[in-house]
Order: sequence, then C-alpha cells, then structure tokens
Amino acid sequence: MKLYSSPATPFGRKATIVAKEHGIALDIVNVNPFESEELERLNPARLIPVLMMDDGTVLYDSHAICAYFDEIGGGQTLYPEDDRFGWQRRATLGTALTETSVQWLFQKRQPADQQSVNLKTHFEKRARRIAAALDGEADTLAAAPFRIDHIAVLCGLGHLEFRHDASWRAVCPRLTAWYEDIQSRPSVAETQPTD
Ligand SMILES: N[C@@H](CCC(=O)N[C@@H](CS)C(=O)NCC(=O)O)C(=O)O
Repeated sequence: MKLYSSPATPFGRKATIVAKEHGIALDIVNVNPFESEELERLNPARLIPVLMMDDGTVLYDSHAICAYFDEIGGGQTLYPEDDRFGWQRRATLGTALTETSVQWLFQKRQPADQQSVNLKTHFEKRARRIAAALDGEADTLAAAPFRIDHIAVLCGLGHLEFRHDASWRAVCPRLTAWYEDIQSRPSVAETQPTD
C-alpha cells in the first residue's frame, strides 16, 4: 500500500502512527500538495494524506485512512467502545488544533502585505483555548490506553511546536507532562515532523 504524505504533515503523521500501531507496512510517497499533479489525479481536493491500496482503490482523508487501518490491522483497536464519546470529543479537539495550526501557518506564509493580523490572532487564540481544554483532560489521556484521541492530540501539539512555538507548555502543565511522556513511544518517536 502507498501512502501519499510528507515529512511535515500532521494528518499524514496521524495515519502513519495508526499504521505503525497496527504493524501495517506502508510505502510512503512524499509529495508537495501544492505542486503534485499525481496527487491531484488521486484526490481532487489535492490534500494529503491519500492511501492507494494494492488493488488501486484510493482512500482519503486521514479519518477514513485511520479507520481503515484500524479495521485491517493486527493490533488492539484504537477506537474502543469504552468511553466512546469521551475519546471522540478529545479526538475532535486534537483535529481542530491541527487544522488551526495548519491554517495559522498558511496565513504566516502569505506575503507580508497580504497577511491578516486578525486571522493570525484568531488562530493563535483558538489554539490556546484548545490546548487549555486539553490540559483539563490530560489526566484522562495519561490513564487511558493509547487510542485515536491520543494520536490526534499529539499530532496537533507536534505541529504547533514544529511550526509556531511551545508557549502552550507554560500554561498547560498536565498536558505537557503527558506529551513529554508519550514521546518515547516508538510510533511517536519515529514520526517526528521534519522539513
Ligand atoms: N481533513 C484532511 C486535511 C488534510 C490537509 O489539510 N492536508 C494538508 C497538509 S497538512 C494539505 O494537503 N494541504 C495542502 C493545501 O491546503 O493545498 C485530513 O484529515 O486528511
């Protein structure tokens, strides 16, 4: 199976972590989503990640790919019945954090005279609110078995630190402790974002 991704994408990282947790071997194809015509043929939205199965079936986005890996994988499910609505809420927050961090980055990458101070502030404040809410759930994250909510949250925080800064740590001590602890897990350590 081929996963079209990039070393920096948090959504591709999420899919890769789920694959690793399930022992699924992937052929990772690194693409630039802003330039790749091959990606556009596979996914009209031209977003990564995209999965191409061995029979040519194409699957996107990261939510669908992660659910597929969980279904075919050999590990413990990352979508358990236990605390279903709790982990769904935290996974939603993790995804919202990731989307916010990515949109904030796009704003910062506009030419200086086209950047919106209002939008950048809007994204920064949203990221801070989400991190603060997750700090209130950090004890639950620390106590629970590794699941899709852990993966969504760590990918969001990882992108925030990689592309912006780590200032959230100063106001989120419990989330920081959980985040530091999770870094040694092999699927997390092996998927650190890079350019
Ligand atoms: N909802 C999608 C979001 C994917 C996404 O936003 N990917 C970014 C990379 S992190 C991308 O391909 N951006 C290219 C663009 O915006 O043109 C998912 O979960 O897979």
